[in-house]
Amino acid sequence: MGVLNVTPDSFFDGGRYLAIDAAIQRAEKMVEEGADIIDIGGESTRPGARKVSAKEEIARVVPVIECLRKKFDLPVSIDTSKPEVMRSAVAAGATMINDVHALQLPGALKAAAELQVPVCLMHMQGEPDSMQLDPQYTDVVQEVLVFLASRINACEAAGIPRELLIVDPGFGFGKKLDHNLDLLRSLDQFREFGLPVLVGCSRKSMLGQILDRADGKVLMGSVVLAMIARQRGASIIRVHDVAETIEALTVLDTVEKYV
Ligand code: 7PM
Repeated sequence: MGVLNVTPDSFFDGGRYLAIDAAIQRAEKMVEEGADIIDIGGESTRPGARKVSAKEEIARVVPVIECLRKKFDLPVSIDTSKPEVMRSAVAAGATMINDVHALQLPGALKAAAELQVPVCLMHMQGEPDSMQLDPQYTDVVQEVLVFLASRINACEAAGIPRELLIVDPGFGFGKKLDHNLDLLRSLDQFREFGLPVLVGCSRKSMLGQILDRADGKVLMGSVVLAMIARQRGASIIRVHDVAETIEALTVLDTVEKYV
């Protein structure tokens, strides 16, 4: 899964048209590099990022989704927590919902139940603005598993078939380095739901912490985390660096006969 941000406030200083154009070019490159899914997000979850209205989020992502669906026969995931954005994105051709709030915002469960597309349920402790200040767990693996189990139940009760669900421990979302490492070491346990596991570690601050560097140059580290996640059962790996990750995954999958 290739990450595609359409967020002028964090990545572009030009206007919306420039952002949309640049996003489409980046998406084309990721498709050429072999991405199987493009994950489009119109609201930055970056701490301190400006909150975006549903209207603005829709204005950013819908043109990109429409354009990509015209050009490529490829699943497009909409990275949003807002029900209005889910509806508009799926109407424009998005085939999957990626929600870092695991459908907990008002109306999100109902929207996803109506849309009947696959949904990724991610765990987060707290909210993006403050989640990294002082995350606390007694047993991070157990607590994340219990949360995901309860969201799976909520989805099924709302009429979303279990077969449409994907689970994600939410690396870096209200987690210190040790929490992230515990989750990665225990990733096998997340397969016990019998659902696909999605992992996103690409360029996350846990790499800067492990490597003790602040320059953000963590490509090799990101690829290694992707390999570890794959070996521990992740089905979908969310990354920024598609070509490099696929090169490594192809070697791993061939040796391990995953493919
Ligand atoms: C600031 C904080 C900027 C976090 C960007 C991020 C995931 C996701 C993101 C993930 C799923 C990033 C994240 N991460 N969706 N969206 N799983 N399902 O580093 O791990 O890309 S945004």
